[in-house]
Amino acid sequence: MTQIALVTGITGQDGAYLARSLLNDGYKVYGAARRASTRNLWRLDDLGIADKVEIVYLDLLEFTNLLDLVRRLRPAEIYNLAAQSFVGVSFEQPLYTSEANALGVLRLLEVIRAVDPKIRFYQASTSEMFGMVHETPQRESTPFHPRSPYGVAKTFAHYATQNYRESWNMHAVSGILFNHESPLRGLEFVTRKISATLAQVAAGHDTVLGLGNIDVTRDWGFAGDYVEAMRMMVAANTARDYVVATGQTHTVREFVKATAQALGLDLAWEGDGATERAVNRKTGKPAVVIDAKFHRPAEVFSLQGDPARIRADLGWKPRVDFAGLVEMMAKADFDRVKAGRAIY
Ligand code: NAP
Ligand code: F7E
Repeated sequence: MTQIALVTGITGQDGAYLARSLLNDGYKVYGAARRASTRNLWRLDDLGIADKVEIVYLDLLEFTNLLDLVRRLRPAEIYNLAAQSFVGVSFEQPLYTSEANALGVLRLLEVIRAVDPKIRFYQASTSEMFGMVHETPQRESTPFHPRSPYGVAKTFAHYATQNYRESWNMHAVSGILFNHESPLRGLEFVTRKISATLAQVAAGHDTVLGLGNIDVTRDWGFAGDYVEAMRMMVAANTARDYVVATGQTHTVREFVKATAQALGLDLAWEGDGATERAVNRKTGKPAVVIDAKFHRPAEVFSLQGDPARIRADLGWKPRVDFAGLVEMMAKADFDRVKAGRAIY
C-alpha cells in the first residue's frame, strides 16, 4: 500500500529536499503551502518535482483548516517544517512568530490526537533552543537557553511534542537540527547571502556584501543530509529526540573566505570591528563590509552539535562536509548568475 505523507512548509528549503526523498521511496506526498499571490514553487521546480507533489492549502494559524486536511488526507506521517524561520524577523514579529512556531504546533498535535494518534509526527526543533550555550558541544541533555522569540517559540513546541508523546503515547519526535544549508536556502540567511552576493561580485557585478557579526560560529551541514535524519526518526521503532549536526563549527568570516576561494575571488582584508572590510584585489573595490543593521538584539554566539546519539541509534551521519557545502553553494549561485537565471 502506498504510504501517505503530509509535509508542511513545502515551499521552503527542507520541504523540497524531504519531498524528493519521500517521492523517491514511492510515497504519495501532499505538500502543504499557504496561499500566496504569486507562484512560489521554485525549489520544487529546481528539483524537478513540482508536478509530483500534490499541493494543499494550510496555514498553521487555522485550526479548522488543519483538522479538515488531516481528516481528509489521513497521512501515515506528518512532517511539520512550516515556521516563521528567520531569527532576525522574530524580534520584529514576536507574536506572529509564536502563533505559527509555538501554538501552530500545538494545534497540529491536537488535531492528530483527535483524528488518529497513530499518525507519526515530526517537529522541526532547532539548535536555537540552546542559544546562550551551557556546554560545548551541545547534545540532547544540554539545557535550553533561547535568545530570540524564534528560539523561545521553538522551545515551547519542542516541549509540547515531548508532552504529547508522553501523555498520549504518540510517535511524536523532534529533531534538534543545527543550521543546514544548500543552493535552495533562502537569500536572507547568511550562507546563501554570502554565496549569492559573492557569485555576483565574481561575475563582475558592482555589488557589496553587507554583514553583521562575522565572529559568530555555526555548525553548518547540508539540508539534503538532514532530511534523511528526519525520516529515520519517524521510521524508528522508538520515538526519541535527536541532535542532528556535523560536529564541526566555523565562523561567518571563514564561510566568506572559503566562498571567495571557491569563486576564485582574491580578497584583501583590512580594519577590524565595525570598520573591517574585504577589498576585491582585481577591482580595488570593497566586496565585503560590516553593516550594523544586521546585528541582533541578542545574539547566539557559538553553536557546535554532538550527533553521537543519532549516529549510534539510527546510523545517521552527514555526507557533505563544510568545504563540500561551500563549493556546492558557490558553484550553484555562480552558474545561476552566469546563465542570467533568477536568484531567488
Ligand atoms: P524555510 O525555507 O524558511 O521554510 C519555511 C516554510 O514554512 C515555508 O514553506 C513557509 O511558507 C512556511 N510557513 C511559514 N509560516 C507558515 C504558516 N503560518 N503556515 C503555514 N506555512 C508557513 O525554512 P527551512 O530552512 O526549510 O526550515 C524548515 C523548518 O526547520 C522550519 O520550521 C525551521 O524553523 C526549522 N529549522 C531550520 C533549520 C535550518 O538551518 N534550515 C534548522 C533548525 C530548524 P512561505 O513560503 O509561504 O513563506
Ligand atoms: O544567521 C550572523 C547572525 O540568519 C547565522 C535558521 O534556519 O538556523 C538559522 O538561524 C549567524 C547569526 O541563521 C549576517 O547574526 C552575520 O549569528 O543564517 P542565519 P540563524 O540565525 O543561525 C537555525 C538553526 C534555525 O533554526 C533558523 O530557522 O550569522 N550574521 N551577518 C548574519 N545573519 C544574517 N542572516 N545576515 C547577515 O548579514
